[in-house]
Amino acid sequence: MSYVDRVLESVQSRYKDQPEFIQAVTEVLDSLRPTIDKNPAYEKAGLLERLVEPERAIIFRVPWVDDNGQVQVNRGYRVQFNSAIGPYKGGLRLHHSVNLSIVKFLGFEQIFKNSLTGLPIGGGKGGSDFDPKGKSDREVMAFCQSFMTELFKYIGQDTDVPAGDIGTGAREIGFLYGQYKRLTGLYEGVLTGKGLSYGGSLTRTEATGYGLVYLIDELLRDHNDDIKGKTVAVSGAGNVATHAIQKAQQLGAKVVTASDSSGWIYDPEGIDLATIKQIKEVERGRISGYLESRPKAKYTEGRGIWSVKCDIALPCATQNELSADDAKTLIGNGCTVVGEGANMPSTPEAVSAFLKNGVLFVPGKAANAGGVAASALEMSQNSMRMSWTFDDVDAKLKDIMANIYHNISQAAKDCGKNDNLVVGANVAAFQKIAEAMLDQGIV
Ligand code: NDP
Ligand code: 2IT
Repeated sequence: MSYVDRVLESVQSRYKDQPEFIQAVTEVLDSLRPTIDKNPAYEKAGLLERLVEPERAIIFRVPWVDDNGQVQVNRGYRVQFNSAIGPYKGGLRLHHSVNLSIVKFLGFEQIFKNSLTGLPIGGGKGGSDFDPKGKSDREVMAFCQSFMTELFKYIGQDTDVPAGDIGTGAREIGFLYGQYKRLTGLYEGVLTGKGLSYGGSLTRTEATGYGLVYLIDELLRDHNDDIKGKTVAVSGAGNVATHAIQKAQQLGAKVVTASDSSGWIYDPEGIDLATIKQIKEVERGRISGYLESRPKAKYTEGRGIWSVKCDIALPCATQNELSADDAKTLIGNGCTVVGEGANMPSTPEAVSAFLKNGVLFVPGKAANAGGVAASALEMSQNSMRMSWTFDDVDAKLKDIMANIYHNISQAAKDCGKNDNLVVGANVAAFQKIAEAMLDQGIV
Protein backbone atom coordinates (compact mmCIF):
# COMPACT_ATOMS: atom_id res chain seq x y z
CA MET A 1 0.00 0.00 0.00
CA SER A 2 1.35 3.45 -0.90
CA TYR A 3 2.28 6.07 1.70
CA VAL A 4 -0.69 8.25 0.67
CA ASP A 5 -3.11 5.32 0.98
CA ARG A 6 -1.83 4.39 4.41
CA VAL A 7 -2.27 7.94 5.74
CA LEU A 8 -5.67 8.26 4.10
CA GLU A 9 -6.82 4.96 5.54
CA SER A 10 -5.71 5.97 9.00
CA VAL A 11 -7.53 9.34 8.78
CA GLN A 12 -10.65 7.65 7.41
CA SER A 13 -10.78 5.01 10.13
CA ARG A 14 -9.77 7.30 12.98
CA TYR A 15 -12.17 10.15 12.21
CA LYS A 16 -15.29 8.32 11.02
CA ASP A 17 -17.37 10.96 12.80
CA GLN A 18 -15.70 13.81 10.86
CA PRO A 19 -17.01 13.45 7.28
CA GLU A 20 -16.15 16.99 6.11
CA PHE A 21 -12.59 16.66 7.43
CA ILE A 22 -12.18 13.30 5.68
CA GLN A 23 -13.55 14.82 2.46
CA ALA A 24 -11.05 17.70 2.55
CA VAL A 25 -8.05 15.48 3.35
CA THR A 26 -9.00 12.88 0.73
CA GLU A 27 -9.32 15.52 -1.98
CA VAL A 28 -5.89 16.96 -1.22
CA LEU A 29 -3.94 13.73 -0.70
CA ASP A 30 -5.50 12.04 -3.75
CA SER A 31 -4.22 14.76 -6.02
CA LEU A 32 -0.77 14.80 -4.40
CA ARG A 33 -0.06 11.10 -5.11
CA PRO A 34 2.50 11.54 -7.93
CA THR A 35 4.29 14.34 -6.03
CA ILE A 36 4.49 12.28 -2.83
CA ASP A 37 5.45 9.03 -4.56
CA LYS A 38 8.36 10.79 -6.26
CA ASN A 39 9.94 12.04 -3.05
CA PRO A 40 10.72 9.47 -0.31
CA ALA A 41 11.92 12.27 2.00
CA TYR A 42 8.28 13.04 2.79
CA GLU A 43 7.58 9.58 4.16
CA LYS A 44 10.87 9.47 6.04
CA ALA A 45 9.93 12.72 7.78
CA GLY A 46 6.36 11.54 8.55
CA LEU A 47 5.25 14.64 6.74
CA LEU A 48 1.70 13.57 5.84
CA GLU A 49 0.95 12.17 9.31
CA ARG A 50 2.00 15.55 10.72
CA LEU A 51 0.11 17.54 8.08
CA VAL A 52 -3.24 15.90 8.87
CA GLU A 53 -2.88 16.33 12.65
CA PRO A 54 -3.63 19.83 13.99
CA GLU A 55 -0.84 21.28 16.11
CA ARG A 56 -3.53 22.11 18.66
CA ALA A 57 -7.35 22.05 18.93
CA ILE A 58 -9.02 24.06 21.65
CA ILE A 59 -12.66 23.38 22.59
CA PHE A 60 -14.35 25.48 25.21
CA ARG A 61 -17.60 26.40 26.96
CA VAL A 62 -19.20 29.71 26.00
CA PRO A 63 -21.84 30.71 28.55
CA TRP A 64 -23.92 33.86 28.06
CA VAL A 65 -27.27 35.28 29.13
CA ASP A 66 -30.04 35.88 26.55
CA ASP A 67 -32.57 38.73 26.51
CA ASN A 68 -35.02 36.69 28.63
CA GLY A 69 -32.45 36.29 31.38
CA GLN A 70 -31.88 32.62 30.46
CA VAL A 71 -28.38 31.15 30.58
CA GLN A 72 -27.27 29.77 27.19
CA VAL A 73 -24.24 27.57 26.63
CA ASN A 74 -22.51 27.22 23.27
CA ARG A 75 -19.37 25.37 22.29
CA GLY A 76 -16.34 27.32 21.03
CA TYR A 77 -13.51 25.98 18.85
CA ARG A 78 -10.11 27.09 17.61
CA VAL A 79 -8.07 24.61 15.62
CA GLN A 80 -4.47 25.78 15.21
CA PHE A 81 -3.64 23.49 12.34
CA ASN A 82 -0.25 24.35 10.95
CA SER A 83 2.27 27.12 11.62
CA ALA A 84 5.05 26.02 9.25
CA ILE A 85 4.91 29.18 7.15
CA GLY A 86 3.50 31.75 9.58
CA PRO A 87 1.18 32.41 12.52
CA TYR A 88 -2.12 30.52 12.40
CA LYS A 89 -4.56 32.51 10.30
CA GLY A 90 -8.19 31.85 9.43
CA GLY A 91 -11.74 32.84 10.20
CA LEU A 92 -14.29 32.15 12.92
CA ARG A 93 -17.57 30.62 11.75
CA LEU A 94 -20.72 31.29 13.76
CA HIS A 95 -23.47 28.95 12.58
CA HIS A 96 -25.64 26.30 14.26
CA SER A 97 -23.97 23.58 12.12
CA VAL A 98 -20.43 24.22 13.45
CA ASN A 99 -18.71 21.16 14.93
CA LEU A 100 -15.16 19.77 15.12
CA SER A 101 -15.37 18.16 11.67
CA ILE A 102 -16.34 21.45 10.01
CA VAL A 103 -13.69 23.46 11.85
CA LYS A 104 -11.01 20.87 11.00
CA PHE A 105 -11.96 20.74 7.31
CA LEU A 106 -11.84 24.53 7.13
CA GLY A 107 -8.55 24.67 9.04
CA PHE A 108 -6.99 22.04 6.79
CA GLU A 109 -8.07 23.86 3.62
CA GLN A 110 -6.78 27.09 5.09
CA ILE A 111 -3.20 25.76 5.33
CA PHE A 112 -3.10 25.29 1.55
CA LYS A 113 -5.02 28.45 0.70
CA ASN A 114 -2.72 30.57 2.83
CA SER A 115 0.32 29.01 1.22
CA LEU A 116 -1.04 29.95 -2.23
CA THR A 117 -1.28 33.64 -1.27
CA GLY A 118 2.52 33.75 -1.09
CA LEU A 119 2.24 35.57 2.24
CA PRO A 120 3.63 34.36 5.60
CA ILE A 121 0.50 32.88 7.19
CA GLY A 122 -0.13 29.41 8.63
CA GLY A 123 -3.54 27.72 8.79
CA GLY A 124 -6.20 27.80 11.50
CA LYS A 125 -9.96 28.07 11.90
CA GLY A 126 -12.48 28.40 14.67
CA GLY A 127 -16.03 29.24 15.52
CA SER A 128 -19.04 28.15 17.47
CA ASP A 129 -22.47 26.56 17.12
CA PHE A 130 -23.88 29.96 18.15
CA ASP A 131 -25.92 31.50 15.33
CA PRO A 132 -26.16 35.31 15.28
CA LYS A 133 -29.24 35.09 13.05
CA GLY A 134 -32.31 36.24 14.97
CA LYS A 135 -30.29 37.40 18.00
CA SER A 136 -30.32 40.97 19.31
CA ASP A 137 -27.16 43.09 19.19
CA ARG A 138 -26.87 42.72 22.96
CA GLU A 139 -27.07 38.93 22.75
CA VAL A 140 -24.42 38.86 20.02
CA MET A 141 -22.19 41.08 22.17
CA ALA A 142 -22.70 38.89 25.24
CA PHE A 143 -21.75 35.82 23.22
CA CYS A 144 -18.69 37.47 21.61
CA GLN A 145 -17.39 38.74 24.95
CA SER A 146 -17.74 35.32 26.54
CA PHE A 147 -16.14 33.61 23.52
CA MET A 148 -13.14 35.95 23.63
CA THR A 149 -12.80 35.61 27.41
CA GLU A 150 -11.58 32.07 26.76
CA LEU A 151 -10.03 32.48 23.30
CA PHE A 152 -7.74 35.40 24.20
CA LYS A 153 -5.38 33.06 26.06
CA TYR A 154 -4.43 31.32 22.84
CA ILE A 155 -4.20 34.09 20.22
CA GLY A 156 -2.02 37.15 19.48
CA GLN A 157 -0.74 39.17 16.55
CA ASP A 158 2.28 36.87 16.14
CA THR A 159 0.68 33.57 17.15
CA ASP A 160 -2.87 33.27 15.83
CA VAL A 161 -4.98 35.90 14.08
CA PRO A 162 -8.68 35.03 13.62
CA ALA A 163 -11.06 36.82 11.22
CA GLY A 164 -14.60 36.57 9.82
CA ASP A 165 -16.40 33.71 8.09
CA ILE A 166 -20.06 32.67 7.89
CA GLY A 167 -21.99 34.60 10.56
CA THR A 168 -18.95 36.63 11.64
CA GLY A 169 -18.92 40.09 10.09
CA ALA A 170 -17.87 43.58 11.13
CA ARG A 171 -20.24 43.68 14.12
CA GLU A 172 -18.91 40.44 15.64
CA ILE A 173 -15.25 41.32 14.96
CA GLY A 174 -15.81 44.67 16.73
CA PHE A 175 -17.21 43.03 19.87
CA LEU A 176 -14.44 40.41 19.87
CA TYR A 177 -11.73 43.05 19.44
CA GLY A 178 -13.10 45.24 22.22
CA GLN A 179 -13.06 42.32 24.65
CA TYR A 180 -9.54 41.21 23.62
CA LYS A 181 -8.25 44.72 24.24
CA ARG A 182 -10.02 44.92 27.57
CA LEU A 183 -8.61 41.59 28.75
CA THR A 184 -5.03 42.07 27.56
CA GLY A 185 -4.56 45.83 27.42
CA LEU A 186 -3.02 45.31 23.99
CA TYR A 187 -3.92 47.39 20.95
CA GLU A 188 -2.60 44.96 18.35
CA GLY A 189 -3.64 43.37 15.08
CA VAL A 190 -4.96 40.21 16.70
CA LEU A 191 -8.02 40.04 14.44
CA THR A 192 -8.54 41.04 10.82
CA GLY A 193 -11.66 42.41 9.22
CA LYS A 194 -11.64 45.17 11.82
CA GLY A 195 -13.53 48.43 11.35
CA LEU A 196 -11.60 51.16 9.55
CA SER A 197 -11.53 53.38 12.64
CA TYR A 198 -9.63 50.81 14.72
CA GLY A 199 -7.03 49.23 12.46
CA GLY A 200 -9.05 47.64 9.67
CA SER A 201 -7.82 47.64 6.10
CA LEU A 202 -9.57 49.21 3.16
CA THR A 203 -10.62 46.50 0.67
CA ARG A 204 -10.76 43.69 3.27
CA THR A 205 -14.57 43.67 3.25
CA GLU A 206 -14.66 43.35 -0.53
CA ALA A 207 -11.56 41.18 -0.94
CA THR A 208 -12.91 37.63 -1.12
CA GLY A 209 -15.62 38.38 -3.69
CA TYR A 210 -13.47 40.81 -5.67
CA GLY A 211 -10.51 38.41 -5.60
CA LEU A 212 -12.69 35.57 -6.88
CA VAL A 213 -13.75 37.62 -9.89
CA TYR A 214 -10.20 38.91 -10.52
CA LEU A 215 -8.95 35.33 -10.63
CA ILE A 216 -11.77 34.16 -12.93
CA ASP A 217 -11.16 37.10 -15.25
CA GLU A 218 -7.43 36.27 -15.35
CA LEU A 219 -8.24 32.64 -16.17
CA LEU A 220 -10.57 33.73 -18.99
CA ARG A 221 -7.93 36.07 -20.41
CA ASP A 222 -5.45 33.20 -20.37
CA HIS A 223 -8.00 31.39 -22.55
CA ASN A 224 -8.41 34.40 -24.87
CA ASP A 225 -11.71 35.49 -23.38
CA ASP A 226 -12.94 37.73 -20.55
CA ILE A 227 -15.87 38.06 -18.20
CA LYS A 228 -17.57 40.93 -20.03
CA GLY A 229 -21.02 40.00 -21.32
CA LYS A 230 -21.06 36.63 -19.55
CA THR A 231 -24.10 35.39 -17.62
CA VAL A 232 -23.10 34.49 -14.07
CA ALA A 233 -24.95 32.48 -11.39
CA VAL A 234 -23.91 33.31 -7.82
CA SER A 235 -25.18 31.51 -4.69
CA GLY A 236 -25.25 33.08 -1.23
CA ALA A 237 -26.05 36.66 -0.28
CA GLY A 238 -23.38 37.30 2.34
CA ASN A 239 -19.97 38.93 2.31
CA VAL A 240 -18.44 36.81 -0.44
CA ALA A 241 -21.51 36.63 -2.70
CA THR A 242 -22.38 40.34 -2.63
CA HIS A 243 -18.85 41.45 -3.48
CA ALA A 244 -18.50 38.81 -6.19
CA ILE A 245 -21.74 40.12 -7.69
CA GLN A 246 -20.50 43.70 -7.44
CA LYS A 247 -17.15 43.08 -9.14
CA ALA A 248 -18.65 40.84 -11.83
CA GLN A 249 -21.15 43.59 -12.64
CA GLN A 250 -18.42 46.24 -12.66
CA LEU A 251 -16.51 44.15 -15.20
CA GLY A 252 -19.57 43.93 -17.43
CA ALA A 253 -21.05 40.52 -16.56
CA LYS A 254 -24.74 39.90 -15.96
CA VAL A 255 -25.40 38.21 -12.61
CA VAL A 256 -28.84 36.58 -12.47
CA THR A 257 -29.06 34.72 -9.12
CA ALA A 258 -28.45 35.00 -5.37
CA SER A 259 -29.61 32.84 -2.45
CA ASP A 260 -29.76 32.31 1.29
CA SER A 261 -30.36 29.22 3.38
CA SER A 262 -34.13 29.47 2.73
CA GLY A 263 -34.17 29.74 -1.07
CA TRP A 264 -32.94 31.55 -4.17
CA ILE A 265 -33.88 34.32 -6.55
CA TYR A 266 -33.58 34.55 -10.30
CA ASP A 267 -33.65 38.04 -11.74
CA PRO A 268 -33.62 37.96 -15.56
CA GLU A 269 -32.77 41.66 -15.66
CA GLY A 270 -29.69 41.20 -13.50
CA ILE A 271 -29.44 41.25 -9.70
CA ASP A 272 -30.03 44.61 -8.05
CA LEU A 273 -27.26 44.66 -5.46
CA ALA A 274 -28.62 47.61 -3.48
CA THR A 275 -31.78 45.62 -2.75
CA ILE A 276 -29.77 42.57 -1.59
CA LYS A 277 -27.57 44.71 0.63
CA GLN A 278 -30.57 46.47 2.16
CA ILE A 279 -32.21 43.12 3.00
CA LYS A 280 -29.10 41.28 4.17
CA GLU A 281 -26.91 43.97 5.74
CA VAL A 282 -29.41 46.52 7.03
CA GLU A 283 -32.58 44.54 7.79
CA ARG A 284 -30.84 41.17 8.36
CA GLY A 285 -33.88 39.69 6.61
CA ARG A 286 -34.63 36.89 4.12
CA ILE A 287 -33.84 37.02 0.42
CA SER A 288 -37.46 36.29 -0.49
CA GLY A 289 -38.07 39.97 0.37
CA TYR A 290 -36.22 40.86 -2.88
CA LEU A 291 -39.45 40.44 -4.85
CA GLU A 292 -41.08 43.40 -3.09
CA SER A 293 -38.94 45.86 -5.04
CA ARG A 294 -38.15 43.62 -8.05
CA PRO A 295 -41.48 42.02 -9.02
CA LYS A 296 -40.11 40.52 -12.27
CA ALA A 297 -37.71 38.32 -10.32
CA LYS A 298 -38.66 34.80 -9.25
CA TYR A 299 -38.16 33.27 -5.78
CA THR A 300 -37.87 29.52 -5.27
CA GLU A 301 -37.87 27.96 -1.81
CA GLY A 302 -35.07 25.44 -1.15
CA ARG A 303 -32.59 24.03 -3.66
CA GLY A 304 -32.37 24.38 -7.44
CA ILE A 305 -30.25 27.47 -8.01
CA TRP A 306 -27.86 25.57 -10.34
CA SER A 307 -30.68 24.86 -12.80
CA VAL A 308 -30.35 28.43 -14.08
CA LYS A 309 -28.61 28.74 -17.43
CA CYS A 310 -25.26 30.50 -17.10
CA ASP A 311 -21.75 30.71 -18.54
CA ILE A 312 -20.05 30.97 -15.16
CA ALA A 313 -21.11 29.55 -11.77
CA LEU A 314 -19.76 31.02 -8.53
CA PRO A 315 -20.93 29.05 -5.48
CA CYS A 316 -20.46 31.47 -2.55
CA ALA A 317 -22.63 30.08 0.27
CA THR A 318 -21.39 26.95 2.03
CA GLN A 319 -19.83 23.47 1.78
CA ASN A 320 -21.39 20.76 -0.40
CA GLU A 321 -24.04 23.08 -1.84
CA LEU A 322 -23.37 21.91 -5.43
CA SER A 323 -23.98 18.19 -6.08
CA ALA A 324 -23.10 15.89 -8.99
CA ASP A 325 -26.62 16.37 -10.37
CA ASP A 326 -26.21 20.15 -10.15
CA ALA A 327 -22.87 19.84 -11.97
CA LYS A 328 -24.48 17.80 -14.76
CA THR A 329 -27.27 20.36 -15.11
CA LEU A 330 -24.76 23.23 -15.27
CA ILE A 331 -22.67 21.40 -17.88
CA GLY A 332 -25.80 20.57 -19.91
CA ASN A 333 -26.74 24.25 -19.86
CA GLY A 334 -23.40 25.30 -21.30
CA CYS A 335 -21.59 26.47 -18.16
CA THR A 336 -17.84 26.38 -18.85
CA VAL A 337 -16.28 28.05 -15.80
CA VAL A 338 -16.81 27.40 -12.07
CA GLY A 339 -15.05 29.36 -9.31
CA GLU A 340 -15.56 28.41 -5.68
CA GLY A 341 -16.13 31.52 -3.56
CA ALA A 342 -17.16 29.33 -0.63
CA ASN A 343 -14.98 26.64 0.98
CA MET A 344 -15.58 23.19 -0.57
CA PRO A 345 -19.01 24.07 -2.03
CA SER A 346 -18.78 21.36 -4.71
CA THR A 347 -19.05 17.71 -3.70
CA PRO A 348 -16.19 15.43 -4.89
CA GLU A 349 -18.55 13.91 -7.48
CA ALA A 350 -19.42 17.38 -8.79
CA VAL A 351 -15.71 18.26 -9.08
CA SER A 352 -14.96 15.13 -11.07
CA ALA A 353 -17.91 15.82 -13.39
CA PHE A 354 -16.54 19.32 -14.05
CA LEU A 355 -13.03 18.04 -14.73
CA LYS A 356 -14.21 15.20 -16.98
CA ASN A 357 -16.27 17.59 -19.07
CA GLY A 358 -13.58 20.20 -19.59
CA VAL A 359 -15.14 22.83 -17.32
CA LEU A 360 -12.50 25.26 -16.08
CA PHE A 361 -12.90 24.62 -12.36
CA VAL A 362 -11.08 26.71 -9.73
CA PRO A 363 -11.14 25.20 -6.22
CA GLY A 364 -11.89 27.41 -3.23
CA LYS A 365 -8.40 27.30 -1.80
CA ALA A 366 -7.26 29.30 -4.83
CA ALA A 367 -10.43 31.11 -5.91
CA ASN A 368 -11.40 32.54 -2.50
CA ALA A 369 -7.87 33.25 -1.23
CA GLY A 370 -8.33 37.00 -1.76
CA GLY A 371 -10.00 37.40 1.63
CA VAL A 372 -7.21 35.93 3.68
CA ALA A 373 -4.63 37.65 1.45
CA ALA A 374 -6.17 41.03 2.28
CA SER A 375 -6.19 39.93 5.92
CA ALA A 376 -2.45 39.38 5.73
CA LEU A 377 -2.12 42.86 4.22
CA GLU A 378 -4.15 44.18 7.17
CA MET A 379 -1.66 42.47 9.52
CA SER A 380 1.24 44.15 7.70
CA GLN A 381 -0.38 47.57 8.00
CA ASN A 382 -1.07 47.00 11.72
CA SER A 383 2.54 45.98 12.37
CA MET A 384 3.80 49.05 10.51
CA ARG A 385 1.17 51.28 12.20
CA MET A 386 0.21 52.49 8.73
CA SER A 387 -2.83 52.36 6.53
CA TRP A 388 -2.79 52.02 2.80
CA THR A 389 -5.41 53.45 0.42
CA PHE A 390 -8.20 51.41 -1.15
CA ASP A 391 -6.42 51.51 -4.50
CA ASP A 392 -3.11 50.35 -2.94
CA VAL A 393 -4.69 47.29 -1.37
CA ASP A 394 -6.93 46.59 -4.37
CA ALA A 395 -3.91 46.65 -6.71
CA LYS A 396 -2.02 44.26 -4.41
CA LEU A 397 -5.08 41.98 -4.27
CA LYS A 398 -5.36 41.93 -8.06
CA ASP A 399 -1.68 41.02 -8.37
CA ILE A 400 -1.96 38.27 -5.76
CA MET A 401 -4.98 36.69 -7.50
CA ALA A 402 -3.28 36.83 -10.92
CA ASN A 403 -0.17 35.23 -9.39
CA ILE A 404 -2.22 32.50 -7.76
CA TYR A 405 -3.87 31.69 -11.08
CA HIS A 406 -0.57 31.55 -12.98
CA ASN A 407 1.15 29.52 -10.24
CA ILE A 408 -1.57 26.88 -10.05
CA SER A 409 -1.94 26.75 -13.81
CA GLN A 410 1.83 26.25 -14.19
CA ALA A 411 1.89 23.60 -11.45
CA ALA A 412 -0.90 21.74 -13.29
CA LYS A 413 1.10 21.88 -16.52
CA ASP A 414 4.24 20.69 -14.73
CA CYS A 415 2.28 17.64 -13.56
CA GLY A 416 1.13 16.99 -17.13
CA LYS A 417 -2.43 17.93 -16.14
CA ASN A 418 -3.17 21.01 -18.19
CA ASP A 419 -6.09 23.04 -16.80
CA ASN A 420 -6.60 20.66 -13.86
CA LEU A 421 -6.48 23.44 -11.29
CA VAL A 422 -7.39 21.07 -8.46
CA VAL A 423 -4.08 19.29 -8.90
CA GLY A 424 -2.33 22.60 -9.65
CA ALA A 425 -3.58 24.28 -6.46
CA ASN A 426 -2.83 21.34 -4.20
CA VAL A 427 0.65 20.74 -5.59
CA ALA A 428 1.68 24.42 -5.63
CA ALA A 429 0.42 24.94 -2.07
CA PHE A 430 1.92 21.70 -0.77
CA GLN A 431 5.41 22.31 -2.11
CA LYS A 432 5.93 25.43 -0.01
CA ILE A 433 4.46 23.94 3.17
CA ALA A 434 6.42 20.70 2.76
CA GLU A 435 9.69 22.54 2.25
CA ALA A 436 9.13 24.60 5.40
CA MET A 437 8.17 21.53 7.42
CA LEU A 438 11.18 19.54 6.23
CA ASP A 439 13.55 22.42 6.99
CA GLN A 440 12.16 22.85 10.51
CA GLY A 441 12.69 19.23 11.60
CA ILE A 442 10.30 16.91 13.41
CA VAL A 443 7.98 19.36 15.16
P1 NDP B 1 -21.91 35.22 5.32
O1 NDP B 1 -22.36 34.81 6.66
O2 NDP B 1 -21.67 36.65 5.04
O3 NDP B 1 -22.93 34.70 4.20
C1 NDP B 1 -23.22 33.35 4.07
C2 NDP B 1 -24.29 33.18 3.01
O4 NDP B 1 -24.44 31.80 2.72
C3 NDP B 1 -25.64 33.66 3.48
O5 NDP B 1 -26.38 34.09 2.37
C4 NDP B 1 -26.24 32.40 4.08
O6 NDP B 1 -27.66 32.40 4.13
C5 NDP B 1 -25.74 31.34 3.13
N1 NDP B 1 -25.61 30.07 3.84
C6 NDP B 1 -24.92 29.83 4.97
N2 NDP B 1 -25.06 28.57 5.37
C7 NDP B 1 -25.87 28.01 4.47
C8 NDP B 1 -26.39 26.71 4.33
N3 NDP B 1 -26.11 25.74 5.22
N4 NDP B 1 -27.18 26.47 3.26
C9 NDP B 1 -27.46 27.46 2.36
N5 NDP B 1 -27.02 28.71 2.46
C10 NDP B 1 -26.22 28.97 3.49
O7 NDP B 1 -20.60 34.36 5.01
P2 NDP B 1 -19.46 34.61 3.93
O8 NDP B 1 -20.01 35.24 2.71
O9 NDP B 1 -18.33 35.24 4.64
O10 NDP B 1 -19.02 33.11 3.63
C11 NDP B 1 -19.56 32.35 2.55
C12 NDP B 1 -18.59 31.23 2.19
O11 NDP B 1 -17.34 31.81 1.80
C13 NDP B 1 -18.24 30.27 3.32
O12 NDP B 1 -18.00 28.99 2.76
C14 NDP B 1 -16.93 30.82 3.87
O13 NDP B 1 -16.18 29.84 4.53
C15 NDP B 1 -16.28 31.25 2.58
N6 NDP B 1 -15.20 32.26 2.67
C16 NDP B 1 -15.39 33.44 3.32
C17 NDP B 1 -14.38 34.38 3.35
C18 NDP B 1 -14.55 35.72 3.97
O14 NDP B 1 -13.62 36.53 3.86
N7 NDP B 1 -15.67 36.05 4.58
C19 NDP B 1 -13.06 34.09 2.76
C20 NDP B 1 -12.99 32.85 2.04
C21 NDP B 1 -14.03 31.97 2.03
P3 NDP B 1 -28.42 32.78 5.51
O15 NDP B 1 -28.39 34.28 5.57
O16 NDP B 1 -29.76 32.21 5.34
O17 NDP B 1 -27.64 32.13 6.60
O1 2IT C 1 -12.01 31.01 4.61
C1 2IT C 1 -11.33 32.05 4.70
O2 2IT C 1 -10.29 32.19 4.05
C2 2IT C 1 -11.80 33.12 5.57
N1 2IT C 1 -12.86 32.99 6.16
C3 2IT C 1 -10.97 34.36 5.76
C4 2IT C 1 -9.85 34.11 6.72
C5 2IT C 1 -9.06 35.32 7.12
O3 2IT C 1 -8.23 35.15 8.03
O4 2IT C 1 -9.24 36.41 6.58
